[in-house]
Amino acid sequence: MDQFEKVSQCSALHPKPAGLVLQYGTSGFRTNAKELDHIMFRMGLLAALRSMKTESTIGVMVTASHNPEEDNGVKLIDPMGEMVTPEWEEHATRLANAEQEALVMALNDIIKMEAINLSQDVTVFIGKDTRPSSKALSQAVLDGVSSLGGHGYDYGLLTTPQLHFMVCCKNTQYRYGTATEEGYYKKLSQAFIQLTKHAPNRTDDQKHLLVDGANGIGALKMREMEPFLQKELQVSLHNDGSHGKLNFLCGADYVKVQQKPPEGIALNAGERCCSFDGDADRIVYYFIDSAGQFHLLDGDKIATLISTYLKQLLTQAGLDLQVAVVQTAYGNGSSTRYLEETMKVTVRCVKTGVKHLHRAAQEFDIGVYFEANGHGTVLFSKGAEERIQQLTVDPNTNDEKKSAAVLLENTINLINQTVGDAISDMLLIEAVLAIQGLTVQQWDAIYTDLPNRQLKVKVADRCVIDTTDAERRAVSPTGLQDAIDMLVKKYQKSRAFVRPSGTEDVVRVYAEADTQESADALAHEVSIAVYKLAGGVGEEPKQF
Ligand code: G16
Repeated sequence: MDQFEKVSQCSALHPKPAGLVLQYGTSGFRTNAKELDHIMFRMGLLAALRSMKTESTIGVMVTASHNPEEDNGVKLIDPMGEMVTPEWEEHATRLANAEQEALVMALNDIIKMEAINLSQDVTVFIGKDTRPSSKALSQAVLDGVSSLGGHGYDYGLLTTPQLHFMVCCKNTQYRYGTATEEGYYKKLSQAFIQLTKHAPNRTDDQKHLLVDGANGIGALKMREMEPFLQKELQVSLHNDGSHGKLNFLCGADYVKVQQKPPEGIALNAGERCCSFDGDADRIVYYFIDSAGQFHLLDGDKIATLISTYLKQLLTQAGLDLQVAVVQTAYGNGSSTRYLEETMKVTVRCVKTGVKHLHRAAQEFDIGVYFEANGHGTVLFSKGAEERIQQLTVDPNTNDEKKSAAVLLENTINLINQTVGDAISDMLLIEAVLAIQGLTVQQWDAIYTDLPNRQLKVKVADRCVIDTTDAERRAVSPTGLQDAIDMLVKKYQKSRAFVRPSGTEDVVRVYAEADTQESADALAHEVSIAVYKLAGGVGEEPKQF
């Protein structure tokens, strides 16, 4: 039997519902798990082709991250741990939507277009989150890989960033680290322990952190990592999956959008707390003050903390390296102003989706990228890493410079540069706060967020909304942007935009203004404009 006959036979076990069309979204395919079996088989095929093309190991993560438990999805990971290229997203869409009888033809088209040598070895690493549907769906990925004669390695339960890390380790012949979970825990915890040596005399309070695991994979992996941290970080884990539902009234997305603490944690005033999302690639921090007021430290505050720390170390080390921060339209206006005007760092705004931020961050010596929702990391160019490393061994470097260079080196080792990583980001934030002697309140006070509100609007077809200028302006449907412009003018320090979500079947609305009342009112009015001009369905949007 030739390879294509085998693909044809196996695909009949993972049939595509006729007429079903799914779009490659912000980070892959994502919808109700019941619609995904054929997608997973086909992404197994695609990962096998990508492995042949790149002569490298490819990753496939079965997860729907922040979405509700009944959804699922797939994230494809390229050789260096980054997301796949736009060309391969197109291949993914073509393969996903080919009707059953046209699948082999679609496969052949990709093989020809990419000049793929089918005799090349195939290695695909597969991971999954804790959703009940993930087990069968990752088996479908394995079936896809093996029907093209490839080797699929099922690593079972992993956070998304762990799989990115392992793929990168494998393809760099372990220069980036050891391609195992233990390798991940050891690399990060050793770097964390080294860094916190620069902050002696940390009190128990400073070492203690409340973590909301979103009832997902991050909670399980945090438990596994704890012994490696040698009590340098003492975590009280909540929403650990032992009883609650994944992402339900908890997790980073809930906390960020609702701007309140998750269920399942009793917060004492002033206590530092953080929330992961469902696959542990996002993190937000928060605390309640003595007046009971909730304070959120989101991706923007994280980017500010980290870039300030890095700039200080670079100055101390005497290194002239450019630090830039990459944000999306959701970046709070106060954060952008602070970064540009006070910190004097270059700020770049790109479309939502970690793939866009990652690519933009690669253009700088040091690119700090964070979405406001807490998804982000830091990228160091090869040249930057080499210059830092040289300083640590140069006998002519003075003690102050050397010490800064060593701190930078340990910081690099603590960061998962392949993708946003809640665990790695959490350890980095904890280390920076400790080294700089900052409390969470002092970190929060660096600048004050403009009040903001995010809403979702249901429309018949969210593709009717098209945007430009990094999603800050809508070009269709006609009249929508004019309506938004008019509404924005009614409020002080205001800004609003709308965009179709690439992970949920909704249109997202964002508004900020000088007061929470104004931000809420603006978001509501813009939601109504979307509902009326973009084909809203169901009830008219209500104010938050
Ligand atoms: C994914 C992406 C993020 C994006 C988020 C929401 O996160 O990786 O970059 O911000 O979806 O996207 P959208 O607004 O298009 O629905 P996750 O954590 O859900 O994988």
